[in-house]
Amino acid sequence: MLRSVARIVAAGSVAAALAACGGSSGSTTGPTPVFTSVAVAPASATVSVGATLTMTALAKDQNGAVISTPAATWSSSDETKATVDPATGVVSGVANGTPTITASITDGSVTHEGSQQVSVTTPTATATVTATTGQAFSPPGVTIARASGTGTVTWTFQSLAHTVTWDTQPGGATEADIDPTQNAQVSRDFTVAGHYTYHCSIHPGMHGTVDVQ
Ligand SMILES: [Cu+2]
Repeated sequence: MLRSVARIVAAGSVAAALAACGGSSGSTTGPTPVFTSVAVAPASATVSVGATLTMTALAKDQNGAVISTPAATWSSSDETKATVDPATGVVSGVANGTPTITASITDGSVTHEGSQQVSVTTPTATATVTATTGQAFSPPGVTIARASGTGTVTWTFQSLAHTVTWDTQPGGATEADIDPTQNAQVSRDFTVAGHYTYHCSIHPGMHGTVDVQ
């Protein structure tokens, strides 16, 4: 109940909120939400050189509740390592490094920033994915760079059977599905660059991607 009241109040202007705070004596209502911080996600993200990662920013009030504000403006601490689209938060890996990506939100006369460090890494010719007993592909996305024209992804299947069933492959690619497998490792070699998506045909929530450079 309190939360729903707070959300309605949050629609008011910052000026109104500040005025409410100023006249605190004798007030019997709960604290008015005030834009206090910006939370940026994901934390500890990794993006490959030549690949992208979408970051998000949430404005929060003094209690940590999400409030509505104008959109964030994004910036990178080192554009030789990663750039970021100022409007969308889409980060592009440029070179190995750990730049900090910052979101700045201005609501009225109040500005707050939040940031996260991003690791930019150069993809190698091989990657491994674990198909877990927890019904996930970990990591869900891998990027490989073809060395001598080929890159390899190896899936490690734990004790629960999964498949790797391709949804989309770039033009010219003909990767074969991996039929139900458990307690084994199976590899696929990739010679065609592009974005591949797959799922497990047994467990509806299991999805993964392979990007081949
Ligand atoms: Cu599965």
